Amino acid sequence: MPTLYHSPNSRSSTIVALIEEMDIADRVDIVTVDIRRRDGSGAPDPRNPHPEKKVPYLTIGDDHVRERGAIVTVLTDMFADAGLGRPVGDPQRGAFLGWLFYYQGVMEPVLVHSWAGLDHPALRETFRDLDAVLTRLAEALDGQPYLLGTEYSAVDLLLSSPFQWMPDTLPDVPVVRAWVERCAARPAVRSVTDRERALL
Ligand SMILES: N[C@@H](CCC(=O)N[C@@H](CS)C(=O)NCC(=O)O)C(=O)O
Repeated sequence: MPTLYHSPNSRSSTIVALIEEMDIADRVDIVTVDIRRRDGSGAPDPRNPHPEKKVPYLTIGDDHVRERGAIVTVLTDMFADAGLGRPVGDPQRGAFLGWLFYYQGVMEPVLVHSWAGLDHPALRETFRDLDAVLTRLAEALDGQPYLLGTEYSAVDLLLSSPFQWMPDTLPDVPVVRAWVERCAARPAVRSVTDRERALL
């Protein structure tokens, strides 16, 4: 059985919401671990096999998976019947992977640069900027409720997650706002968010 290493109110909460959304909570072990937090609380947990003691981390026997995009791919492939992914052979497999890699390789770095107030020609050349990210999202959502069309998928869960955890960063782009609100209203996302916020 796969094991997810998780710490409440962190990036691994997205994967817990995915597991609930896919209704596979009885097929994945969730181990809660401590992490070092930005406010100085917490500490690396020796029980966490992640090489940097980060979360999320997924183990399946000897196979170890880091990075949310990769974990989303592995879980949605493994439990394809749950319908949140686009398995090999699906006509949207490429678009599905493209959004997950865009999130990891571009969108999250851009959000972090923006929150940190960092700007540099090399960063702009490589990643573009927050406006470009929001334009990409708005273009994709023009005329459809979710990034891959009419159906909610794991890419909506992952790409909307940073705006849900930091609502004051929610951009003033109506189509993107409406999508973030739609994704936040998913029962699995709401239940994980409410449960974990209660622990704060
Ligand atoms: N790019 C990774 C980021 C993982 C990450 O930075 N997780 C944070 C929690 S939000 C963490 O574990 N921090 C603990 C530390 O830095 O020691 C992913 O998306 O999976």
